[in-house]
Amino acid sequence: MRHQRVSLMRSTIAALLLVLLPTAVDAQDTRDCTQCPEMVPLPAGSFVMGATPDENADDYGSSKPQVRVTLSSAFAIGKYEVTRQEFAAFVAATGHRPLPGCFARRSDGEWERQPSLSWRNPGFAQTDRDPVVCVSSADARAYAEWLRRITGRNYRLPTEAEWEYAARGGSPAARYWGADPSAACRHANGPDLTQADAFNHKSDPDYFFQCADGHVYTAPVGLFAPNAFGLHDMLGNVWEWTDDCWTTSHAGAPATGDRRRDGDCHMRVVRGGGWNYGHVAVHAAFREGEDLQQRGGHLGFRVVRDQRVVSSGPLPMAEFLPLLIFHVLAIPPFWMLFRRVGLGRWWVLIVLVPVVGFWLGLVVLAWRRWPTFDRKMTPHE
Ligand SMILES: [Ca+2]
Ligand SMILES: [Ca+2]
Repeated sequence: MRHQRVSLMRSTIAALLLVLLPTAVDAQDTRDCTQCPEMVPLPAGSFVMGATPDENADDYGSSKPQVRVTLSSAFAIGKYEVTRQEFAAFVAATGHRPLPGCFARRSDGEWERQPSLSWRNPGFAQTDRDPVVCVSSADARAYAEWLRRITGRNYRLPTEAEWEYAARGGSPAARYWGADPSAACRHANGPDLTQADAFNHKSDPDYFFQCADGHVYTAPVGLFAPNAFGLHDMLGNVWEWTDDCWTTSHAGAPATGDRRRDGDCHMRVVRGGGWNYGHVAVHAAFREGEDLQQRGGHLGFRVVRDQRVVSSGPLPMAEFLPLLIFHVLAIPPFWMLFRRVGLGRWWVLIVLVPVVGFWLGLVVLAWRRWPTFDRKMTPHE
C-alpha cells in the first residue's frame, strides 16, 4: 500500500513537472522547422532611432526627431526577407488566400492596382528565392501566426524600432555600408543604373544609385552583402512591413521600442526602401506608411521571434496523458478511502482538489503552449 502511494505520488509529480517546466529548446537554433525562415539572434541593446537633423531621410520629416530606444530583451529576426518558397509552404499548409490584386508598375512606368496580379504573379519574373510581394499586412501577420502555431515560438512582425535596430547593425550611418556611393550596389538592390537603363530613364543621380546592381525588380534574397548583424537586404530589395501604426514623426515614440499604437492604425509603417523607389528611401531611418490592405510589387516582410520559448511545438496530446492516467488510477484509492471514512463533507475537497488541479494544469499548459494567448501577440485590426 505504501509502495502504491509513493508510486502514485511520483506519477503525480512527474505529470505536474511535464506541465509546468518549459521544454528545452536551443536558443541558438537558426531555423525552427524545415520550412521556417532562417533566424539570426540579436542581443538586447540601445540605439538612436531616426534621422539626424541634417539628414535628408524623407520628404515629410517623419523620420525625426531622433529618439533613444532601449530594447531590453534579445530577439531573433529573419536573416532574409520571407521568400516566395517560404510563403508558398504557408499557403499550402493553411489554404490562406491573400486578396487578389496588386499595386504594380505598368509598362509605361506608371503604378496602378492591377486585379489580375498576385503574390504568385506580381507582374515580373521571380525565383522561389525572391522575396514574396503583393502581400498585405494581414497576410504577413497570418504567416507569422502560422509559424507560431507550428513551432510554438512567438513569431510576429517587427516593431518599427526593432526593425531599425536590426537594420543599423550598430551603425549610426544612414546606410550600413557607409557613405561610399559605389558600395551601394554591393549591399543593396535599389534603384540603380540597371533599372534606369531598362526603364529608359535618365540616370538621375538624385534618384538612382550611380552603379549597376544587376536587378531591375526584386533579387533573390541574400545576394547582396549583409550588415554587421549578418542580415541581408535590410535596405533595398523589398520594403518591409512593420507592425507599428503610422505616425507622421517620431515625437512620442516609446523609448522601450514597443509597438506604437497612437497613430493611424489603418496604416502600418514600412521600412528599408526597395527596388522601386528613389535611393533616398534606401536608408536606415526612412519611413513610409501603407494601408493595411496594401499589396504591392515592392512590398514584402520579414519576421521576428521573441527569445522566450513558448514551447517546442504544438500542444502534444502525450502531455495530457499522465494527468489523465493519474485520474483514472486515483479512482480506486479514493473509492476505498470514501468507504473507510464515510462520505462526509471532506469528500468534496478530496474530489475537487485533484479535479480542479487537473483543469488548472490544462489552463497553465494552454497558456504556455498556445501562442494565441501570448501577450506580445499583435492584434489583428
Ligand atoms: Ca536594382
Ligand atoms: Ca528589404
